Amino acid sequence: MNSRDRLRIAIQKSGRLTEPALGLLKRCGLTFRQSRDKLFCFGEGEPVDLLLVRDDDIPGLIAQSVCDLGIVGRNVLAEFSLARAAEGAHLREWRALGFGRCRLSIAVPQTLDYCGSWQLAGQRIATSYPTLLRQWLDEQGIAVEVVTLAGSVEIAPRLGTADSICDLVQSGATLAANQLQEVDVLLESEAVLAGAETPPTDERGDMLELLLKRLDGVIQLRESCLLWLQTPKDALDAIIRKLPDGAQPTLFPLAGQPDQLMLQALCSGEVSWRRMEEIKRAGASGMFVVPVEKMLA
Ligand code: PRT
Ligand code: ZN
Repeated sequence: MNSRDRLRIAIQKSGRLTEPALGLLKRCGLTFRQSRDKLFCFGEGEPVDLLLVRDDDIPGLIAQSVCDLGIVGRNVLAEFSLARAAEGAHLREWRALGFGRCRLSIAVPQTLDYCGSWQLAGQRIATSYPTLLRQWLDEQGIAVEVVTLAGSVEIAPRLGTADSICDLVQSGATLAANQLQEVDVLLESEAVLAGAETPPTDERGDMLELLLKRLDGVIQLRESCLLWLQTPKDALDAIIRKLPDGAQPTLFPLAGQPDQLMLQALCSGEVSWRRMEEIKRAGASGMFVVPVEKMLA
């Protein structure tokens, strides 16, 4: 057992996940003093440090207990977990973080009139995710030659080194630029907080618990807002019916106006102009929507 008393989180050193991961940790109240080589950042307030590495190294660092946690794409975590399952490297997705969204998909030439995965039989498919692809092909019962490439997968069909590809897709622009079409989705991905299957039993476990609570607050309020309005008592039912689904209203009396109430509702998601206009038509006045800064359930 590792005897560190500070929690260590691995994040991507430089890439798509770096800024959003740092931003998220900051909103959880974690601040870091950056070391000169920028590989290790010492946590200033809480006993939590950062290791800045290539995203592909993150699951391995957790499996070796060099780090306790990591912020990494589900695609990278899933490929690692599947490839290393036999060795007992069990990692856990503690939380989905809502950024870095993409999907791991099969893409075939646009010229192919695609009707189903059986058409891939006998093809060469290029990918950086050979284990996830193999699993999917086995589920489909198709025999295919998997060509493993470290990068630039999307140009393999044009170079003649593969017929189709299995790669990450976000907007689809890269596929279109390479005359490919997305035909099957193997995995919906986003950045996740990954860690060992069982949390550390020492102080780091307590810190993990605290971090998860703060993360839940941050994730929940990222999509939350507070709606305030004034309503005549006799319009209250109609107004409550117009509130967004799941809104939790609280009522306050208004001094000197016995037939009026003040309503406050925590809403998950945006409150649209259209919705506000409907609520106003139901009788509300003095309506405003404010963002939520911090939340602790
Ligand atoms: O240096 P290091 O190894 O750390 O970085 P990297 O180059 O391997 O990773 P990076 O920064 O490109 O991606 C990190 C993670 O971001 C991935 O593991 C995914 O979880 C997530 N992510 C989200 C993406 C994309 N969206 C994405 N669009 N990762 C890669 N892409 C690439 C994709 O491979 C393809 O080439 O972007 C292209 C497709 O994008 P669209 O918008 O044209 O469809
Ligand atoms: Zn990488």
